Amino acid sequence: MLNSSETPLVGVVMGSDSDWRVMVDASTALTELGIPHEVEVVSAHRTVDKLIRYGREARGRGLRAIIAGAGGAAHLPGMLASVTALPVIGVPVQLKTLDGLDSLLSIVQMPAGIPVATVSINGAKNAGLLAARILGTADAAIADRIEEYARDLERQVEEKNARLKG
Ligand code: RP5
Repeated sequence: MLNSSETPLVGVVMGSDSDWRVMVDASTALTELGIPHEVEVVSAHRTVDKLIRYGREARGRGLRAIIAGAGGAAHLPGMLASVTALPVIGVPVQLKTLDGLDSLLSIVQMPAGIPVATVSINGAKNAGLLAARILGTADAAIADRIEEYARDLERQVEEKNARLKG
């Protein structure tokens, strides 16, 4: 659901359009759970004013969580967390060098006082699901859909197990 007409509840942002190949998984997870969200490229280094504006206005626009993905010197999630009171989920995007460890460490090692919930390298799907869980604490319909999602996963594992055993 890209920039749908419904008021977005989650912002999915990324440092570059090149991060979309990873960040699409967050968007897909949110769409599957029926959560309206917006997608935006916001660079911590190339569009600094936009980054600050986005973070400062996010809560007032009705967003309840931000998922921020970036690679390399991945300062976007941390900088957003500095300018918003919303929960920020960071997605370390793997680039061609250093196996994504640079991205992970840039995002996860936040100073005390400014938290970022960091998922695994390229873990955009879990970022989407975590944002949904955050929303689910105040929205029973979303929480119900998350429980149904978990039951689906369980069923899939058991079906594969049954096939394995013939
Ligand atoms: C980061 O630099 C972006 O998040 C991206 O992962 C990386 C490379 O960006 P491009 O050079 O592909 O635009 O800020």
